[in-house]
Amino acid sequence: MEKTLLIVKPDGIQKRIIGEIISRFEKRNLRISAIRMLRVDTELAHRLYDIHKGKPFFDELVDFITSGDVVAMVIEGDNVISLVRKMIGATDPMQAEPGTIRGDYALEIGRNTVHASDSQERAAYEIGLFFKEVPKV
Ligand code: IDP
Ligand code: MG
Repeated sequence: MEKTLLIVKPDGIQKRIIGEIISRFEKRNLRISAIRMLRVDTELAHRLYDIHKGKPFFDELVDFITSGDVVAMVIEGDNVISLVRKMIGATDPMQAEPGTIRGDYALEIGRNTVHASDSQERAAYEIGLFFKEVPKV
């Protein structure tokens, strides 16, 4: 059983499609095992996007992910990392197939609605960033 981190980015929250995105994974019989809404601060954004430091779009990436609330969730299932990547579609929404989340809801590469981990190593790292503390109830 694998786990992956899925983030609904600020444009997804603004478009009021959190429920539709969660529904897609649930209808595929995947399990949402943790979920939270939060505002990502600059430090967390830098950790999430550490591999993109130095790229021309890095500042834009940090500005956007910190611009409004996001919903982060852990999704579990067999081969869930590659399955969720298929379900979100290509990074550039103009290249994303219809039927994928980006192919159905997004138009701009910088506002492509969702983030998903791309490997087991990144999934473990990214889940640790968003779900490292025991929640207070
Ligand atoms: P991914 O989200 O499909 O894994 P990555 O290459 O990891 O794509 O890039 C992270 C995010 O950075 C993308 O989701 C996208 O929002 C943004 N991004 C990637 N490439 C570009 C670009 O060339 N211009 C502007 N933004 C980009
Ligand atoms: Mg990526």
